[in-house]
Amino acid sequence: MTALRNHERDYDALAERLARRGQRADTVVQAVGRFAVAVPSWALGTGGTRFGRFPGPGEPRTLAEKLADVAVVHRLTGAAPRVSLHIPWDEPDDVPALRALAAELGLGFDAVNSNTFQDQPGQPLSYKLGSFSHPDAAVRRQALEHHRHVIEVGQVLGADAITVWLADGSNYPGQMSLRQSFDRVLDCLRDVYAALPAGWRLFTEHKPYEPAFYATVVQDWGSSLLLAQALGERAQCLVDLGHHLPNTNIELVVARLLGAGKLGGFHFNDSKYGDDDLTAGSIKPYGLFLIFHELVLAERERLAGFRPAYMIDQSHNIKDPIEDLLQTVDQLQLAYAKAQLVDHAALTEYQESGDVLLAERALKDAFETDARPLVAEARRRAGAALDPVLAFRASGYRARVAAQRSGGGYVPPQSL
Ligand code: LRH
Ligand code: MN
Repeated sequence: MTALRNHERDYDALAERLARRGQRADTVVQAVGRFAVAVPSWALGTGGTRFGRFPGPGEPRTLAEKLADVAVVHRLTGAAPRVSLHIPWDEPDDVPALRALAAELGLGFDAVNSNTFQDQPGQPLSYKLGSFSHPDAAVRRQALEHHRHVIEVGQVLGADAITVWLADGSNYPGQMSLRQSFDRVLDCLRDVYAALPAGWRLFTEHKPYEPAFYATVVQDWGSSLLLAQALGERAQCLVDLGHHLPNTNIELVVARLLGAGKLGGFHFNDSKYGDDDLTAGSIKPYGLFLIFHELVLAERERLAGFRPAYMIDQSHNIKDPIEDLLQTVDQLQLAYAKAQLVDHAALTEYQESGDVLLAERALKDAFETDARPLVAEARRRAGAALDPVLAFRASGYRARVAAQRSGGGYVPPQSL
């Protein structure tokens, strides 16, 4: 029995079951077909930790090769049409040429990311003690110049947002003024905000710790929200799922930011302990579902200003980076499909009538529905793969690029 025949039988069986629940499989398939997520330019090579990195075969050596790999992820999932670039990690030599190459590959660019958490060779002033929170105004100016440059590059690429994650913070009590550092960051972000081209957004990304291990200036969603509210309507908060202390109710954070009209976007990943940057849905799939439940509620309510930028931010330390991204996109499509399967009318009724158990079950019934045939069908209709990871393995792409990228020479982007 072919994979397609099996899929058709699984899909028909599920559609019949959903119909008995008064739900239309086709409606969910269409919604999944509209879902898209951006791939980070920094996650196409093998990631590592301070203890080591185990590079795999056929690592991309150039931005062009990274785009070729993203094109494979998009080709097989139908849902990864954009790249989120990190500068200067992936500073393009020729920005217009990169935009043209991306367009050729059917790709565009999502939010660009600044980097004032490392010193670059030849950089006049160090960010060791911070960037926008640094006591030395010259360091703050240097960081501002960098952000202006990142925006310029992003504008040429056709991006429409900048994500600002600041490593700024302290390791010891007393090292940094907890309020003055925040005020300086806000002050500098006002200049970044003023430099935003028309139609652009600024995303502030919070993180509780690392590299700072006592206080991080933008430590939590509250700090990020204070900044976004002070800056203006085009400033919103980006939620990196790994940037929450253990047991944080992240779907509640998402609901609060949605309620404030300040949910700008996501860095999807998963974690067990810290900012582990593991595959989305690999550790807390129910948590991911509950986040998508809040997003589907906002979509259904046509919440004002609801235009979240969905992006991945992971470090692929032991899985093949492309396979990990394929699995990630699949997990996100699956969480979104399950969130579409919630019987919202029943849920509201049980919430309003105080039927705690049936209200919980309204979510569990959706989460415990095997929605994989709906996601596979959405991919089939998009001309993508029923099972992206198996299709990737069958394509021999990794072996092919491993052979071609082992030599020093430049190899034009490979198709699947
Ligand atoms: C910080 C972070 C941020 C990126 C970096 C690669 O931990 O999540 O979004 O700049 O990872
Ligand atoms: Mn992130």
